[in-house]
This record gives sequence, structure tokens and C-alpha cells, in this order.
Amino acid sequence: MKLLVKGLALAVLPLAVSMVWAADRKSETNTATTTYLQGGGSSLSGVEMYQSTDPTAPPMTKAEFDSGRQIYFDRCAGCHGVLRKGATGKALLPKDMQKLGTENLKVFVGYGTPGGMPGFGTSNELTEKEVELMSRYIQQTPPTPPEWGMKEMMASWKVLIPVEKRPTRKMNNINIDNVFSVTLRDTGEVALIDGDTKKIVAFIKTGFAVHISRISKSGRYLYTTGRDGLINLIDLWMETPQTVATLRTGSDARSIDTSKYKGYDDKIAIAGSYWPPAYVLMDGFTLKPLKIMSTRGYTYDEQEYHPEPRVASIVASHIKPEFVVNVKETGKVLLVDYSDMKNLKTTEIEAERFLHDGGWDSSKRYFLVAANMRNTVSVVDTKEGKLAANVKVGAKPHPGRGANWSDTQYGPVWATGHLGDDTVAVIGTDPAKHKDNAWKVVRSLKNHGSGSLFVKTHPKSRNLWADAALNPDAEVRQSVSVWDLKHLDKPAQVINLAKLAGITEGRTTHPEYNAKGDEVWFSVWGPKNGESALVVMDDKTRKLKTVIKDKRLITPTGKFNVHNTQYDVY
Ligand code: DHE
Repeated sequence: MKLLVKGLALAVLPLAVSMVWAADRKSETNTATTTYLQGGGSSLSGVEMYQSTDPTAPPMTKAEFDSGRQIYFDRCAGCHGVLRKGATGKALLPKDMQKLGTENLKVFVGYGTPGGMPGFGTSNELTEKEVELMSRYIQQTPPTPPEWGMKEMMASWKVLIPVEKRPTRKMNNINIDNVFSVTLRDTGEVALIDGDTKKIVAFIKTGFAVHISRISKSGRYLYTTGRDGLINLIDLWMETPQTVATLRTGSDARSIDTSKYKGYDDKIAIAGSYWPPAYVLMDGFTLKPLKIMSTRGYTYDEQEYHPEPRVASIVASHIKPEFVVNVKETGKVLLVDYSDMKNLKTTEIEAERFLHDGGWDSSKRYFLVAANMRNTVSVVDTKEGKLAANVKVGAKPHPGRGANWSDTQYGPVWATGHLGDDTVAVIGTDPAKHKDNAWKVVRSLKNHGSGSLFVKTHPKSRNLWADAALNPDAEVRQSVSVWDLKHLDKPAQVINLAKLAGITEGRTTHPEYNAKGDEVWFSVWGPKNGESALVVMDDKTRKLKTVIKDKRLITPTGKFNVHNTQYDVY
């Protein structure tokens, strides 16, 4: 019945409506994917913002406007952008929205679109009243969140333990090389777990919906970023590892890394923000902000001005004093040379839109990054400072940091899974010795489902693991595929890890190896008020080794092994 209503509703929409809303049908997608891309809610929902009144927009009370703003930042901004200029989703500009009018907009918000926008009414994520409210809200002038400059950063900066008061040697017996920093998404914490004993060493309060952890060159310092732009600097040498400094670099953020070039060990940190769209260079030992660089500017192809090009992944080069900064909406990769901050040199490389996550090839010369709305992996040659190739892959590549191995037939390769289809694309990465295969998809492996977020292997392993965490089917999203790298012609073994952990509701995600490369850890990411676990698999036998459960392990997602993150081993 609901479907019939939806069909009728869409059928009677005027042509103008369908034109404005004609979604990007070229790329396959599904509700889970879209929900993922729009994310886990932004901390901007609680931020006081400037609000203008537009006399042509339908009336709203202040309370309704505030509630619309909160819902928008929690559920819509990830796709449509903070300023509603469009990103993964369409632009929602007031004049276009007013042309559509409240009644038509209610259909889209309530029932979704064929291009992948979820039906917020049909999924019960919004009530009928909220659907109506949002349909009026998006006809108003978008409120602008406040900027966040040096003054605000300095006011937020806290050095809890100054450098001179920190230990001069490691004060604990933990083998920190094999510690895992585990994201506990919904509690805004990381759990530090000793990979040898599987015991939890510490829970550390971090930013809102903490996103990733990165390790300094020496392996001593751990950096985390929350979605609210709160950076924690954690000293792993302390008796119990703890936060020694914090800084807020913005109000919506995802990425962080630290200098890895020789002579700059641990010295400089960098964080990227979604809002304001910028990256910040900091002192690596204290987080003191040193320089803020805006990423506002023009798209690489159409040369259209974009007011909020968000900073996606950032990695530190091992071969130059440079950070690789991937700017989502403009499709540009910036190589930021930190050796002279007064005369900062950046190389701006035209890549593809919208850049998201990525990793190094095994030589650490080439950085491969997903441009997920153009079904492309862009390859940046960081030695030459230019684009090596744009490689067409499957629907919406999502590699995490990807996986490197030496293929029996094609030489060194790197792989990515996809959100939008059930393949794993294997790309040749060695233009020197395997020129014919370089920057081509040399194999396409069949995953057990679409909705893959992460793939992983290790130089010591002969297995490749992939999740399908966003698949709509419960059995599929709880399972992982594992291929024998020496026999990639054979289908993958599919193992339901949630079942092994005795968990009925949850997604299995993010493989991460231990330092030795003989265990692979997965998160079984359960609901906030339900059970979750970490599942440790013996890599050689592919049999269960241990399940780590603890009431405090709430919504574990990413895991970052100190050694592997420090040296970019994947
Ligand atoms: Fe992530 C990496 C952005 C949702 C888990 N995620 C990244 C990176 C970016 C990013 C830019 C690369 C960081 C880097 O390398 O410097 N993620 C986003 C989003 O914008 C998005 C789609 C929506 C949002 O609002 O945040 C999003 N991400 C998620 C999740 O829902 C995941 C699955 C669970 C969670 O913890 O929130 C998730 N993202 C991760 C993980 C990594 C990551 C585990 C690091 C992968 C790695 O191995 O390096």
C-alpha cells in the first residue's frame, strides 16, 4: 500500500519537480549506503547560528526553525552540505525548494528518491510532523555556522600535562607496539586494548562520535579526532596512558595525522575539518595551533566556487616533509610541505570528486584515494607531485586504507571494496616493473555482498579480508569474505563473525591486524544499548581465537594497531 502511494505520489509530480530532484542514477546505491554517507550526525546541531528571515519562505516559529536545524545537521548535512550547496546529495537552495513547495517536498522527505535518498517517513526516522517541518525548513535561508579561527582555537587549547612533566621513558609494561586504539563511536571514547593479553588498558574520553586514531612517528603519541573537531593527544608512555593535551580545530571534523618524514618525528600534527572547511597545522607535542589554511575555492573541473569543500582523508608522507590533504568537493589533492611554515608551499593536484578515504601503495610513493561519487580511484604520485592516474572502479569505492600484496600474476597491487556493488577492485601499482598492469583494474573479486566499508591484509599474511557492513541483509552484514591471495581464482570463504561472537544484532566491520600479522581483529558493531564485541581471528587457520566482550565496549567500530598505523602497514 505504502509503495502504491509512493508510486502515485511520484507519478503526479510536475516535470520541474523531477528535474530538480532527478537523482544521480548512474551510481547504484541503497538506503544503508546513503544513511552511512550522511553520517552519524554532526555536532553542529547544537551550535548557535545566524538565521535570516526570507519573506517568500513558508512561516516557521523560532522553535520550529531550531528543531529543523537540529534535524538537518543530524540527518541531512552529511549528504547535502552544511550550507545546502550539495555534495553527495543535491543542492537544496531556498529558491528551488520554494518552487517545489511544501506538499511536493513532503513526498521526497517522506518517501525518498530513486537516486538513493532514504525515505525518512517510511523508515520511521522522522514522524509525519517532522517530515512536514523539514519540508518547510529547507525553504528557508540556510543558517551559517560560526567560523572558527585562531582566537577560538587558542581559547579551546588545553595542555593538561606539559612536555617537561611527561615521563622520559616508558612507565608501563604494556607492549605498546601491539596496542589497539578502538573507536567507541557512541560514547565518544577510545578503548586501548593490549593486543598481547587482550586486556583493556584504558578508556579515554575523546570528542563526540570519535572518528579515527593515528600514531606519531615514534609510536609514543596517539592522536584522535572527534566529529566535533576535538583533538586528543594521548601519551602511551604514561603509567596508564592518558590525554596530555586537547584542542578544538573546528566544529565538524574527520581526519588527523602527524609528521613522518625523518627529522620531523612527532613534531607536527595536522587535522582536517568539514566545518569550517580548513586544515590546521599544530605543534605535535602540545597541539598548539600554528597555521590555519582554508580549503574554500573552485572545483577542479567546472571551476565553480564551492563555499564548503570539506577536508576528507589526510596522510603523512614518509619520503618528503609533506602531508597529503584530500579535499572532498573540489576534487583536489593538496601536498602540503611543512618544512617552511612561514612560506608554506602546497602543490594542488586535480584528481576527482568527491574525495574520501584512501591509503598508500606498498612503496609509499603513490597515494590511492576513492572519489566515491565518480566511481574512481585517483592515484597521486607524491614523488613527482602529480596525478598518476584516475582509475575507474566499481560503484562507490570505499577502501579505508586499502590492502596491498604482491599478486602471483600481476605483481604489487592495492585493493578497494565498494559501497554500491559486491566487488573488490584490485589495481596494479608498479609502473616500474609491471608497466602493463599499472593503474588498471587487474582483477575484480566477488565479495559476499555490497555495502563494503573496509578491506585488509598484511605483508605476513596470505589472506585478504573484506566486510559488507552496510548490506541491508543481516546475514551478509554480519559476515566477512576471506580470499587466499595465492588462489584468487577460487571463491572467498564467507564467515559470520557476529554469530561466532554470539551476537544477533550488529554489523561486522573494520579488519585490523596485530603487529605480528598473525591475527586479524574485527568489530561486531551492535546497537548503542545492545551488545557489541571484538572478534579476534587466527589469520592462518581462519578460526576464532578470542572474543573480547565488556559492558563498556559500546559501539566499537575502527581499530588502529599502533605498529601498523605508525608504519602504514596494510
Ligand atoms: Fe568514516 C575514515 C569520513 C562515516 C568509520 N571516514 C574516514 C575518513 C573520512 C571519513 C574522511 C578518512 C580519514 C583519514 O584517513 O584521515 N566517515 C566519514 C564521513 O563523512 C561519513 C561518511 C559520515 C559521517 O558523518 O561521519 C563517515 N565512518 C563512518 C561511519 O559510520 C563508520 C563506519 C563508523 C564510525 O566509527 O563512525 C566510519 N571512517 C571510519 C573508520 C575510518 C574512517 C574506521 C578509518 C579507516 C582506516 O582504516 O583508516
